[in-house]
Amino acid sequence: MDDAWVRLPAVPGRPGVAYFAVHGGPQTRTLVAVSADYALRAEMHESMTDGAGAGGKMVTMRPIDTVPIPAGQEVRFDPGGRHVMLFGVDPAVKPGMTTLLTLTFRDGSRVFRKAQVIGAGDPTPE
Ligand SMILES: [Cu+2]
Repeated sequence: MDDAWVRLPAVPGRPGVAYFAVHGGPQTRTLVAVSADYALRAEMHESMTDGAGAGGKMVTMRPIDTVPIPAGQEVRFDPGGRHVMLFGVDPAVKPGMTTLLTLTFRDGSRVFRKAQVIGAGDPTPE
């Protein structure tokens, strides 16, 4: 699955989450931001599983500022891994719509990716 997609929150007002893959070009690039014009704010995050505590494993996430995209390689933002949290999603954005994500690299270049919008309970697109 090459396309980008956005999962809307189950509860309005909660963040949506965006996923996509980035293909490295001839040179290593650094992704510094991902944004969507229908979200007030977007943050790149990384999920991680904390060691086994008393209550078992806990999945936590932390913001990441930059993501290196090595030359010729694919870097994925996938459920359970890296993702982009979209805060303040426009309520007019509904499942089935196609939206745009803007990927900004350190050199100032930008890439626009079409992202399919799905509902909170919808299956992950393949
Ligand atoms: Cu997150």
